[in-house]
Amino acid sequence: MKTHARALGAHIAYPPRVGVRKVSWRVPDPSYRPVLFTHSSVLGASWADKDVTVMTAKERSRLCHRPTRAGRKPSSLARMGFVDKRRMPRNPVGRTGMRGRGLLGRYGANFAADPIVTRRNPADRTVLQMVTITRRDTGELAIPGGMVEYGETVNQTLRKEFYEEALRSEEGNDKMTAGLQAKIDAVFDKGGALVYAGYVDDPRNTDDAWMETEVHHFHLDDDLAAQIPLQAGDDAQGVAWEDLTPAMRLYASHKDWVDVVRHRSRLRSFGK
Ligand code: RP5
Repeated sequence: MKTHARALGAHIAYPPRVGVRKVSWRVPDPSYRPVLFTHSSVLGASWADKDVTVMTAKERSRLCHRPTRAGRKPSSLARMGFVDKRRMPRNPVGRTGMRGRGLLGRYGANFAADPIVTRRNPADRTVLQMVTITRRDTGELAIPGGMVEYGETVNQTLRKEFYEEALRSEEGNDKMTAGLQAKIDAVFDKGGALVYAGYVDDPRNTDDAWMETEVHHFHLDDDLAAQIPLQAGDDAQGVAWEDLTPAMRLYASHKDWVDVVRHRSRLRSFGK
C-alpha cells in the first residue's frame, strides 16, 4: 500500500513542491531544499498554531505533550523525529518537498475522523454502497470526514461531520424529523467498527504538518438508509450513495480504507 503519493503531488492552493529524490529521512539528502509555504488563511488564525520557523526546546516539548484526539497519543508522535537545527516536527513517512503548514493549522499531526456509512444497494443487494461527498476544494469524491476539534471525542466528530457534510448541518436538514434523528444518533452512539487509525496520505501534508485520522464503519439497515435525507453541507458540492467498487477513485488515502470495508463485507454479511 502506498502511504506517501498524494503528499508528494500537487494541491490547487499550493505552489509546486520541489522534487523529492529521497523520501525517507533515513537517507541523507544534502541537496534537499523544500519550498516554504503556509497559506494566508492559516497565518494568524485563532484555530491555528503560531507561525514559527525554528522551535525552542520548550515549544517542542509542548507540542509533544499537548492534548490530542481526546487524550489519546497520536500514533505517529512516538515515531516523530525532529529536524536537528530547527527542532520542528517531521513528517513520519518522509520528505514531501514542502515545509511550513500549507493549509494545515497545527505543526505535527492534525487530527480528523472519517465515518464510512454504508447500506446495501437497493437495486442490487449484493453490492455495498457508501455515503460520499464531492469536496468543494478539490472536486474529488471523499468520505464525509473532518477535523477533530479541541476537546471533542472521535465519536462526536464522526457524528458531527456526517451531519454537517452529508445532512446539511449539525441539526440535519428540513427533511429530518426528530424520530429519524434519534435513529441516526443511535447508530453513532453505538459506535462503528474501527477500520484504520494513523497517517493520511493527504495532498495538504508537508514536512512540518500532516493529517492523521481514525476511520470508523457504520452500516445502516435498509429501512433507515432509505429514510436518510442526504443534502450536501458547505464544504461539499455534492453528496450521494456510491457503489463500493475496486475502480472507485477517492480523495487522499480514503480508497484504502473503503477497500478494507469492501473486503470485510465479503467475509461478513452486513445487513444481508
Ligand atoms: C483527510 O482530510 C481526512 O481523512 C478527512 O477526510 C479530511 C479532513 O479535512 P477537511 O475535510 O476538514 O478539510 O485527510
